[in-house]
Amino acid sequence: ANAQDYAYPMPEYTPTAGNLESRQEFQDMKFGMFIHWGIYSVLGDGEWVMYQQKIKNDTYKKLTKFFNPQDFNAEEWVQIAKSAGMKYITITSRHHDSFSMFDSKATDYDIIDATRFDRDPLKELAEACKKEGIKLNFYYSLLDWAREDYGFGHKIVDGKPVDADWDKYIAFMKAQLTELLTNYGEIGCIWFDGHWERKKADWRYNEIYSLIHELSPSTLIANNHHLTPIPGEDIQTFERDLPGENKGGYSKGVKVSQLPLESCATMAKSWGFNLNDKKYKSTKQLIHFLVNAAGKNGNLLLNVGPMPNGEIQPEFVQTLKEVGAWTTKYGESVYGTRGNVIKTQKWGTITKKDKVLYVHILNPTKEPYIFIPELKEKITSATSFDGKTKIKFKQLKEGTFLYTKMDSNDTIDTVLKLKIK
Ligand code: FHN
Repeated sequence: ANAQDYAYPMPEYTPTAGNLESRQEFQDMKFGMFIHWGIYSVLGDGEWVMYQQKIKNDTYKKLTKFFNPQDFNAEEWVQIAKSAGMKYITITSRHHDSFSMFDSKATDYDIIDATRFDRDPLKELAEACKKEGIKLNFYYSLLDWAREDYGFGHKIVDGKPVDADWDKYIAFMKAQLTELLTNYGEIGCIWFDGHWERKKADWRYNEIYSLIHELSPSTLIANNHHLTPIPGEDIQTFERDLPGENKGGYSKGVKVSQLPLESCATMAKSWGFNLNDKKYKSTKQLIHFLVNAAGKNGNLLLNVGPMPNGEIQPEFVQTLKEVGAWTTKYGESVYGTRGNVIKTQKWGTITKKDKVLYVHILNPTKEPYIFIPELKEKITSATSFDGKTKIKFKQLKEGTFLYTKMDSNDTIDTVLKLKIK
């Protein structure tokens, strides 16, 4: 896309060498932890509780008095992520409810000024991440349900909400982004969300993205606007979805771009902590999501919504441990790989790294073989994942037959290795 496709000025953007390097690193990491945490967790009804229960701002603000997460331990969170095989963490610095989960000078409605907690969780997380070699990213909401300058629900005329102060709101966001990019060490990505609420507004991305690129050229920009990427962005996001599938209902008509891709998903239904949300996805479903994302050349950003006491709920911790057992064993077939070797098949998918194709049989076939279509690469050998068992194959022009016994003990993913020329 170019500037004239947009109603408002867009940044001229040529990614720096450092930025391009960050993109590769991002793609290599493949698996991250999404964290939705805010004062809403006190009510245990998800992060949209303010909107869904029509709670007035003055009432909602009282939640700050009940938010005192004494059991929060950044090191523990990082360990949970790390042992699941996650390489980065993306946490909500401020969600739609307007509450800032970090020490911000741009507002009093933040964790330091408005709660008795008196600790900056993002600072503690930044330190723990740095220590453990985990990249830290910040989610940042463009949409704001509470601030007067945003004017939630107001009509948009000439790119601005009427009876609100759009200039002030943009300046506020810029001040906060500056804080987030200067007070927490190196940040991997700023992950915007909420654009979709105000499609006709002039979000002044030319200013916002340029500010980020100036302050921290290697920091990547993602914007979960459910559109084809706009200039200045480095990552294309897919909510509750794999690239190109539109199963989550958000990505209708959205083209998959050449940018690094990232799918985000929940472990149950809700993003923020939800007491009654027991629709837990199984370990197998989550691993399949990760592998299928990798097969489509994307990352998986898997969400947890910590409880108001600061802990991640035990059901999630258990599942993540099981996911970790898999990534410890088979991580080689995911990290650092690239996808789009073949279209996803009924039986599964393929990932690629250097001279190896990893065949992931997620759904074993009835036949004693699988058929791989359209392979460009010439196969020189086929083996089991550990390399100990040779596998017969026949590579024809129209595709390859791989005669394999699909391991019935490994009901999650039978991973095979094809060496290529
Ligand atoms: O409304 C938000 C929602 O609360 C959550 O943050 C997700 C994460 O992708 N994004 C929004 C919906 O698009």
